[in-house]
Amino acid sequence: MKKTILTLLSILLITLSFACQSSDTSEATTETTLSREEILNESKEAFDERMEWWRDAKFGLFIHWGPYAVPAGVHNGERITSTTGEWIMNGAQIPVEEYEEYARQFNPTKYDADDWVRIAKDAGMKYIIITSKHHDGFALWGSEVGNYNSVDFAEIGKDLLDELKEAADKHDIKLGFYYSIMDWHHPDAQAPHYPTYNTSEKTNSNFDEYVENYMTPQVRELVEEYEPAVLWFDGEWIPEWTHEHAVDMYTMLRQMDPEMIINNRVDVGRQGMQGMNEEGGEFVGDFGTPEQEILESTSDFDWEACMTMNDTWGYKSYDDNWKPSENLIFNLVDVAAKGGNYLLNVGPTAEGLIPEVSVERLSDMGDWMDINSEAIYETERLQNHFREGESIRYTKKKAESTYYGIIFEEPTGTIQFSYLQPDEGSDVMLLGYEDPLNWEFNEENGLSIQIPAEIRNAENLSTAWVFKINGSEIK
Ligand code: JFZ
Repeated sequence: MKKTILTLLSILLITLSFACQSSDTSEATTETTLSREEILNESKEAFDERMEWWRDAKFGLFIHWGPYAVPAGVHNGERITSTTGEWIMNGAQIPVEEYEEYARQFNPTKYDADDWVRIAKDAGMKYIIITSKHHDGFALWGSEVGNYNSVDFAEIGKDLLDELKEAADKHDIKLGFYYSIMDWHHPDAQAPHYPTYNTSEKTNSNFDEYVENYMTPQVRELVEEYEPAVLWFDGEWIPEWTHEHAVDMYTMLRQMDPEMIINNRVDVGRQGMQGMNEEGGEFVGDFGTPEQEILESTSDFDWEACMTMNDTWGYKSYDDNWKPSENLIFNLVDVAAKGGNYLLNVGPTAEGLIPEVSVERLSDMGDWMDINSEAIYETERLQNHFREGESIRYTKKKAESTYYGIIFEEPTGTIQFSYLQPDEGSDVMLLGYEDPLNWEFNEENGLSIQIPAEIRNAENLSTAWVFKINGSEIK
């Protein structure tokens, strides 16, 4: 009897250990798929966890690149000033076959993905979003769906996302893809709307076929081949695209990759350039997308302001209206203080180079970040005040009692932060300057910091000075 029990026990043990082993391996190979209901009813905790890296990152590079870099804003010798560079096909009313010539000629032999990633890293950026396909319908990878892509159609004949993915992984920076729902090249989408591809007056009755047989398989390819951290949809305003399409797309993506972050332009709730969703509606999408503007204030819905350095997204040979680096640094700080992310754009040339003027600005931002990035990464907005007047912004280290007061005027004499109280006997520091500063606090004026004359020689004398305070928020 004893023997039987022992035998039974050992069989049980062996079976158990096998069961454990096989569940271990299955965990590594097959991911549990979320149901549509689970996805649409995600808890706040699960959402916060999924959004964590993105919220902490604060600063990303947007890349608009495609065949539009070939004309670079000039068609048949004429400057097309009515639209941004990547809109030239619509702006100059170029027929599909004629635009295809630009796609054929696209031959970015100087493209060096490693270099691009290094430029982004040096600027202090934590993620990159590149146009895998813009409104012109041209795909930057070797898509199996159709042949209108960089491998099968263009002179360059290679997959341009492959290299970027490799470089991004190597340098530990996240990669995400912009994908345009609107497609001016596809016969089942907006191509037949020529001469005005972007119109609310016409609909293509074959549009669902485009969604099913072209767009969806392309997006699936992107996820399967490159595991993007973010999908950034656009062109959702066409009348053919519906909330039902959006829910299908969003849930499909989260089923393929539960960690995926998807912008609000996947759905139809975005309100114009301000980019946040309509009040009261139920929309899918994880963050709002203010475009060429920064929210006036804070928001409970996550958001990312995307902006250009000049006045175009896709490269234009004659757009010289560059914002100064000081302005870009101000924007980054202003966005962070209001709890958002800053997605700053470059438009590489047809040769594959990021314009030198853009590189210089990114490098200036990197110099500033080298000293001051702790006031940006992993910060959150304060409870009550994100700013004081025009020239002060505040941020706070996530889950810590460390506060940053950032000022945009050269500090001299005494600096006042009305909303912060340092802990008794704590040091108040100016980032980039070694010695603690003398300070004083009283209920009426808040914190006063004495600025020594020698800080003029500190290495951080640039555009925005960051004071670091351990303490609490008052008022
Ligand atoms: C869109 C794109 O059309 C543009 O090319 C670029 O990619 C940008 C980031 O996103 O821009 C828009 C989107 C919406 C409007 C205008 C431009 N709008 O609603 O007026």
